[in-house]
Amino acid sequence: MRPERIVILTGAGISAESGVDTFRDKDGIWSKYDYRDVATPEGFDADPELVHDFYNARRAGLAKVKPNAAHKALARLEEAYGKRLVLVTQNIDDLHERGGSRNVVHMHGELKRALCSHCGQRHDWEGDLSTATPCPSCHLKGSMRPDVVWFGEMPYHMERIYDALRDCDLFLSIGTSGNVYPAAQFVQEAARAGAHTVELNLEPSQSMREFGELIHGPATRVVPRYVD
Ligand code: BJW
Repeated sequence: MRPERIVILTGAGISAESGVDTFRDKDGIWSKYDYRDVATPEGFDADPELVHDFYNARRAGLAKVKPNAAHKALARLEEAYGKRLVLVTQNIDDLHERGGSRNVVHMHGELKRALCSHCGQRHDWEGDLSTATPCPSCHLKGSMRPDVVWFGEMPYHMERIYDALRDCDLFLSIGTSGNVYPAAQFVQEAARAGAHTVELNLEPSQSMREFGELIHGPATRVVPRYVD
């Protein structure tokens, strides 16, 4: 039966074949960095320049990568479903948007946004950030941070996401290891609402037992095949 309302959760695996590093795979980001140093508020307080360098390099890296067949397939699905499809991504890259998706819910923030921790204003951001960068709104120096969600912080758009999960009849989880909460619990919320739940991932994830259907393989192969 054709679903009426779809929620899709994506993770780093959907961008892997575009050349963006995942976190927990062998050679992933957490094999090179301790997450406590670069992805917690405490790490940022201790060494802001290290954290800026980490995100500056990843922001600059976006210029070298392109959306792949999986991002494009999801954009086609959105075209067919319009507002009845909610695409939630844990990724802070912009590959869904560049692949043609219009309404992307970035629950862990965006590399190309900066947040002033003094005045709370958010800004589109293309270049580097440093402790010398002044906030374009309040002009204070040393208050700018990447607008991303670190461990211990509240992910963005949670009310909107849970509303969509409670109202969907199909939930797809694509390219995520199911290690990080609350995203790892979305499958249970969707299942409680009666949705069919599908994992599309390179390999069985941590939360594979929660899903009604499992499709394993590289995203550029399994996602277009599932969607089209
Ligand atoms: C392919 C592929 C290919 C490879 N094709 N697939 C219990 C309940 C609730 C919370 C907690 C809890 N226990 C602990 C917590 C706290 C914590 C947490 O989850 N810790 C865990 C480690 C245990 N969570 C938090 O602190 C979050 N906030 C929070 O919980 O607030 C309170 C709250 C509670 C309840 C409701 C609401 C709020 C915040 C988490 C912030 C995560 N931030 C990061 C870094 C920032 C952004 C950045 O720098 O990019 O976000 S961590 C990192 O992990 C990043 C990612 O978005 C996130 C998820 O990673 P992802 O996408 O799954 O990547 P990988 O590498 O893990 O997996 C890739 C997968 O792809 C693998 O399976 C591969 O096989 C696959 N793959 N190639 C298809 N070609």
